[in-house]
Amino acid sequence: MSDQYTPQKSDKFSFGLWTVGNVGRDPFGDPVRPPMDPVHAVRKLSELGAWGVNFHDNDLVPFEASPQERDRIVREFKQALSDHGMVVPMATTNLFTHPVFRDGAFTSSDASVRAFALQKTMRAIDLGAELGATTYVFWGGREGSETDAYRNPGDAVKYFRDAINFLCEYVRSQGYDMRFALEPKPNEPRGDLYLPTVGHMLAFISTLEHPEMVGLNPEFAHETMAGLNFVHAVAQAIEAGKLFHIDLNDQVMGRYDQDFRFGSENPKRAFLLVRLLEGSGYDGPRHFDAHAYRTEDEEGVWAFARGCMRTYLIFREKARKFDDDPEVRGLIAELRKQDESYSGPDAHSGYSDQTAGALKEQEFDVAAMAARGRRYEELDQLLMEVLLGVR
Ligand SMILES: [Mn+2]
Repeated sequence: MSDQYTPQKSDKFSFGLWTVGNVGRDPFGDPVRPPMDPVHAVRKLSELGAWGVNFHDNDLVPFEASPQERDRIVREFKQALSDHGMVVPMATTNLFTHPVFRDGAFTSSDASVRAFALQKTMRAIDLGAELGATTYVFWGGREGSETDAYRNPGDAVKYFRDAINFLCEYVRSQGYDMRFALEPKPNEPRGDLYLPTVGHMLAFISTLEHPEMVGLNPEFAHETMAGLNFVHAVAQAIEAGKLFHIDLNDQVMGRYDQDFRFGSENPKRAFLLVRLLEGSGYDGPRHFDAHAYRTEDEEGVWAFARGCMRTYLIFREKARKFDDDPEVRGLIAELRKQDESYSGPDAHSGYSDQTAGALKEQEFDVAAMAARGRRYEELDQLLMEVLLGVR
């Protein structure tokens, strides 16, 4: 099927090797799908219209691989990228699967584990740079705790800062064209993870030695797990100039980490997210960090991947439709006219003693202001009708 919702390379859709390669293991059940050859994943994703593919170091090169094996795997992967016109926009490190990271990597209380995590990450950064990645993601899957009886969580933040500062200097010293994107998550696999939300990460970044090199990789499911509004999180990251990358998927609040197909659970919020992203000037990857249901075989994996991209493009078109709808435009214009009718002293023009004095004397018709409705019921119904396909 080829139509206006068929993805093009210019749409900048990317998938992690770990997403389409997810074997469907969960805490209660064994894998239901065989491991996927990265070269096969690259070919299939390219055929479906994806533009990029991302990986954790060990998605591509097994933890135990010898230097010779590493070089052979990387050579074959590079060839596949070139054969199928795919890029590697982002890379990351697996600092969570191996038992050595049972109590964290960068935030482990064990100094030897922290140093090993840095060594592993520097090697993975080299691998990412070799394959052209310009964004390096940090998701600290084990950076957290089940009990705070031993480690002070404040010390964990200090250890994490030391690691990010060190790695920023490493990237600078190597002359890599690479920025870091931090990915918050509230819990899973640890009972609680440190720096659990976009807001925590933004505050943390401002304490770094090179804050300009470090931004966010917010994930739909992660903010939703925390009961937060992902659109608000992304908007704040954009406003701060910190949206370096994004992980798209879906999730029901209060459940386990589901990583569902984009738009499959919260279509209205996904629509508002796409509208925000497309209107923001964000030109980075539209990356899907999700996987097929455990019910699926390989055919189901490709249906999942196609569905993520297709839903994004449907929302993009619906967002244009909503913004161009004459009734929507009329309603928004009326609201805006009312909102902008005040011309007295305010905060936007900046502080002066004169403005403050004038504002203290300003007369307001508070009763009339308080009586005005906002007409959001009408506007939101129009949004729903566009979304449901009856407009
Ligand atoms: Mn993610």
